[in-house]
Amino acid sequence: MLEQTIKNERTLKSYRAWLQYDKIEDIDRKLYLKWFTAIGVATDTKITKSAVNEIIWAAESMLEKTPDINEETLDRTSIILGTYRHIHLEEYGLSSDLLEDVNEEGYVIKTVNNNEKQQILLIGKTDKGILYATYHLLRLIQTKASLEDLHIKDAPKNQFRMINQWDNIDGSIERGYAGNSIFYVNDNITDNLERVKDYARLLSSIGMNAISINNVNVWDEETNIITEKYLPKVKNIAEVFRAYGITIYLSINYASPIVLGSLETADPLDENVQNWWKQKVAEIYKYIPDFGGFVVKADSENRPGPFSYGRNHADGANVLAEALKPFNGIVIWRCFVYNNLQDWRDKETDRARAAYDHFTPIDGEFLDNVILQIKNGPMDFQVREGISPLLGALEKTNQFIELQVTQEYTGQQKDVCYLVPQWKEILEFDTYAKGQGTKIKDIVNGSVFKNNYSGIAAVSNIGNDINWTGHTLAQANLYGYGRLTWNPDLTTEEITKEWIYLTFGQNDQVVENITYILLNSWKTYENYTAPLGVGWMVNPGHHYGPNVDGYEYSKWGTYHFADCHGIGVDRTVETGTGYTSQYFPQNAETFNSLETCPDELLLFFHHVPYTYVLHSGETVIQHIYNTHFEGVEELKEFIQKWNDLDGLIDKVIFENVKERFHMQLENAKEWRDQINTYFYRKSGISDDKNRKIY
Ligand code: GCV
Repeated sequence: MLEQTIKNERTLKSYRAWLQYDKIEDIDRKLYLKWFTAIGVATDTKITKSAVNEIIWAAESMLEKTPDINEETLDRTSIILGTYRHIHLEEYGLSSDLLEDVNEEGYVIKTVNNNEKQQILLIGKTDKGILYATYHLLRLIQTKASLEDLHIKDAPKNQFRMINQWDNIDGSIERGYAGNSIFYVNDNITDNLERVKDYARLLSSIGMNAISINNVNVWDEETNIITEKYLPKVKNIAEVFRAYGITIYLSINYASPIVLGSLETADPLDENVQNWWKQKVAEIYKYIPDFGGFVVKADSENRPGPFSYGRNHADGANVLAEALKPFNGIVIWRCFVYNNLQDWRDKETDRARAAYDHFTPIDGEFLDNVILQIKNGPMDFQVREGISPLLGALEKTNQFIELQVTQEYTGQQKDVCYLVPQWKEILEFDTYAKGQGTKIKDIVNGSVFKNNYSGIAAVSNIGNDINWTGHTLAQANLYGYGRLTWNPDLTTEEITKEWIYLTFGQNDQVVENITYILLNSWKTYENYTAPLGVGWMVNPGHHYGPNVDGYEYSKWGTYHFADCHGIGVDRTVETGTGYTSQYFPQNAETFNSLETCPDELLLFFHHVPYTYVLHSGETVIQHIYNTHFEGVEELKEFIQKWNDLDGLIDKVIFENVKERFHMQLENAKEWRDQINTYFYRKSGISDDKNRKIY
């Protein structure tokens, strides 16, 4: 029954996402068919099997051909898969040091002419490389590239490429906008491993190699995930991901020694607590010998942590790291630590300062199998905020950047908001940590501080909706996240085009219209929601829709500090919270000064009168009016462009996005009207174009 259901799902274009494997017709078919006569397999591992299965799957779907599977033989095979140790490289005229300069997950794809016969070699440094090479080859075919003369060498630029699920055991997903969890049903871990497998395929096709499968907020029942109640099923999930080169991690409750172990304390310096964790970790590794380690949210938003015992976060993380070390496990310790009850009027306690203030003093105190995971911004995944100054400030500690693919503050997958342009900006940001040119992408790939461990993590946007992401265009965010994490030097345009080709094919109008929508969508979302970096004007709790005074993390006041004279958060050194001083001097000066602060972040860093004139020449209040009117008009243009695709793309996808656009338009109008009215009433200044403000 289960298999039957998944078979049906697998025929749907919205489910297949970027692994469409559309039928190849006519002349193109001939060009590709010859490569699928027989596949030679030189390396025999589970991961290689996944690669072979993917090729068979793709060949059957694209060419209606099932290739024979052989061992590597020169004359009978046309695609050969293996690691460089197993393939007889010399026989193809290749040198044995071919993969010398790529890392463990790298690969070479090479077309060789062997007398009469042409062959494509997929050579991995390890079997993971074989799998990545396979997906690369299938991507080339789907984007109609020629295979006649391939010389490709590639390897991921980031060591860890991770996805964090915020899924709960009851099947709900915190900040999930695409149905329920694919991991948990009926208050237990699912037995539907086919859907999990398809997720693993999607993830590994974009190069992911790590996943944490439960929410970082580990409450009551979730705490048991590291007990024998759930571990046998976690083991099953781990097996599925292992075959796709993905290691699994679990989020833990810091109070586990008390909750599960009946100890009186979870104090990291208590010997009983230390022993308890050691035993617990050993138990987990019995089930999952390649278990990755723990993800930890501690001392934040009411979660327990080392502060309760007067210990710092290094003490807190190290007790876990000690326990994991013998098994090569790691601790991913989140830096999203702030006092959610703080008095927002008190300038000294600017929430944006929190991560830096907590973690820079203890740089160097963490064991070398601890990684600090730092959100891209100092607040919380707003549509626009400054870059976290903690990124670059830790010289002696491993670090990940954390992005949010799920669109908590960026439209919740009802509104289209393509985030690759935002992530690109973040990764290209120059921190000046080691002088000019110390970009975030080089800090998180570990090269600046020569870290043991490094990489990128992000909160997933998928659920059990048929199309995975609720809004089908939100699939582009997951795809883009993976591709960018593999190689942050790819351009937004390259990634976008690739995704469209893979998902929709190459019809000119389809490509043009969807490119336009995606590339402009972040800006448009920003236009009708959050002006000039102010943020947080959303409904409390669920965070969708406008609520100018909705900042729920302070009972003392609004986030934006708007009154009848002006608006914005003063984070300057002279008159504000001093947050700007957390940046390296060049950036500190740029953001601290009104002269040089970029317009789009003005209200994130400064409190100014409504009549303040931006670099663009507009006043702040006029900018607010203009962008909110423009945002709605831009959206109407997107809708027109989408409607023009009727008949050119899959009907189900077309209708899904059309329906979402309808919701988005309502949302955008509501934002426009609420924001404009609020600030009109507050400032008493009319729109200079006399448009109707409700
Ligand atoms: C998982 C924000 C979100 C929470 C989330 C938290 C975090 O506060 O609203 O849902 O909790 O970030 O990143 O831990």
